[in-house]
Amino acid sequence: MVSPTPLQAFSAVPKAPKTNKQTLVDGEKMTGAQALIRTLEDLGVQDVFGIPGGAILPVYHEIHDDTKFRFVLMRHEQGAGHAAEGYAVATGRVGVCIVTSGPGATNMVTPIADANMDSVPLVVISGQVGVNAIGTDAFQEADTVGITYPVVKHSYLVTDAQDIPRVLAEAHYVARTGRPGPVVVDITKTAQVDDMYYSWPQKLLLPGYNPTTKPHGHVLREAAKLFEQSYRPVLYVGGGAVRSNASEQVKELADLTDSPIVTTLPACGIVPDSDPKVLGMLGMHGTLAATAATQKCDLLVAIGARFDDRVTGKLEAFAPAARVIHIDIDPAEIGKRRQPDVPIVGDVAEVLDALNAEIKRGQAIHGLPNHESWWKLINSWREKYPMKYDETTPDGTLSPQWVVEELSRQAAPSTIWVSGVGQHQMWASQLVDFENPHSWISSGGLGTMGFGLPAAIGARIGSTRDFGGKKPVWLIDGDGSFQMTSEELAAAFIDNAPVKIAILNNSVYGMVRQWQTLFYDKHYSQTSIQDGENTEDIINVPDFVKLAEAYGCVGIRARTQDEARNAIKRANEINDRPVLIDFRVYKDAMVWPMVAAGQSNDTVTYMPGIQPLLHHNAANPAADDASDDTENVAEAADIAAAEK
Ligand SMILES: Cc1ncc(C[n+]2csc(CCOP(=O)(O)OP(=O)(O)O)c2C)c(N)n1
Ligand SMILES: [Mg+2]
Repeated sequence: MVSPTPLQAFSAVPKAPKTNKQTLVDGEKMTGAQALIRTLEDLGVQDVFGIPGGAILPVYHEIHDDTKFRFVLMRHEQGAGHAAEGYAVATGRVGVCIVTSGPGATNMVTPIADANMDSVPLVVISGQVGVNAIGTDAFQEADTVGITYPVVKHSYLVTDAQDIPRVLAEAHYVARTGRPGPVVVDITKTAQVDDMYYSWPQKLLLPGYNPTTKPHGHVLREAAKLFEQSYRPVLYVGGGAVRSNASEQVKELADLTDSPIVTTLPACGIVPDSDPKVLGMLGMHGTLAATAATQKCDLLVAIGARFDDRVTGKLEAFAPAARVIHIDIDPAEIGKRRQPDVPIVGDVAEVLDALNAEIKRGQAIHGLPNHESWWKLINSWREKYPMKYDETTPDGTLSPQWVVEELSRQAAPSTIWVSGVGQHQMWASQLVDFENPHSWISSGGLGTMGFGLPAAIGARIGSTRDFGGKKPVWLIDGDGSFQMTSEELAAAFIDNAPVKIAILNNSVYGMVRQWQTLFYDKHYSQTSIQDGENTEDIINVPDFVKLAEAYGCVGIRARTQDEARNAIKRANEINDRPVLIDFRVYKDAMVWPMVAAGQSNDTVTYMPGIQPLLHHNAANPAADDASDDTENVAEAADIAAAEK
């Protein structure tokens, strides 16, 4: 027999005691494949995404009409993975996929890496060639555990049918507990066809895996003390707070301590945007007020956030005067990018429950520091530098930002929003009115184009499962991103996931083009995709309306504001099939504010030529007219007042 590769051997499960002695008394005799299905049922899994193939066929053979979970057949494994992610984020459940060996598994690498970056709980079950064929370059053999090893939370190679229920139970537990993440379970065909004895529940063998959820008392007291001593606090809230369902606790902390909330991309909506404490997203494309408040704060409370470079800009210049409290369930995040003054390891919701109680005790004695001048400064930023864009465009096409705002205006408050990656994603995060947690699903850490449509399908399946379909799903996608997984329109139609799709069709890879405009001399190398040209001889490759119709969906094109309003209204009324609107938008619209990659957040450009946090417009002296200077000097005085 050929030995497993070193990585496979390394990541194989610990050997369970041999099971020869087991009798029917110990469990019900069945094949590994039957055990796999039974285990998923016993775990309460209700929806599974995937595509079959040779090395996983014994498992698919056991999926029947009376199987207790619903199987959603996607058209590409990447689609299955992102669908499972969208499902997981929308419902809080574990997303489960079943795919075949070799190309089936390698197609899953992107969603696995995506889920790892954004801490999304997934269990990815892949078929593997028979145990004796491992290492022989057998047909559709790939070292799945090895390939995915750097981007998983944990992985298993299962060679013994008897291990299947325990390993799947462990995988499900590991995926959803602690810092959630993807777990790969690669199962040899041998293990699928061999007999085993099934019993439930299973005893988990996870020595050393004990995520800390409860915080220590002394760090809570230190954190509470920092709040007592600070005059310019900011709560910097990330995806970890969403995963921990900590909306109420975050809001309570903000109210108790009179602190503004700034969020990362995944945390949009953790507290409703309508709450006056919410300043919006910070960082590269954050609101001016959120980025400015973070730069000028004296206490930065990172809550399930990881000081990502898109948030911090130049790390050494990030929130330079702040003392830092860092709350995270993953101890590896503490001090990874910024050394905190008070590190708190634990589940965000549990930590905040305890911290809020501690703060209340302290406030009963010491009261609350006066934040009046801090809020005055923040509000002046909000008033002077709101989100702004031109509603009309030089070529008469739609303004993409206006389309996003119109979508938001007409949407049901319960809507789940999903996006692709690019400018449209940033406009969605800036301009959609998020009023509910778990209502924004976007690829943050990996920035995966093609995430949108399958994630929206997964979210819609989740909405049907947990909310009776009452949460509609709107996907705001780019014309480039959409084309990376557009085949999933078939799954959306056939598997009854009536998503609503808004393509902001600017005919270009807009975000890359924006960088070419700003940093690469307007040399537009390979960013024109010509799928929405507004010339006499329209190119339209592909024609998104016809593409939607080819898949049984409704397709609508909108070029004017009236057409757009009507198209959105119609889409909101259609619930029996997917609807796609091809909005023709301006290709040179830009996302503002912006911090150039690697620069200090102090250089944030609100609009071209306006850099409110620099006392002088050093980056663009030409734009530094007298009125700007006066503004900047006045601003500096405000900041100095708040800093006192
Ligand atoms: C899989 C993948 N390939 C390439 C990129 C690099 N990239 C980032 S944004 C972008 C353009 C996105 O274009 P589109 O979806 O049309 O969105 P827009 O920016 O035009 O709104 C590209 C190519 C990426 N993020 N993901
Ligand atoms: Mg585009």
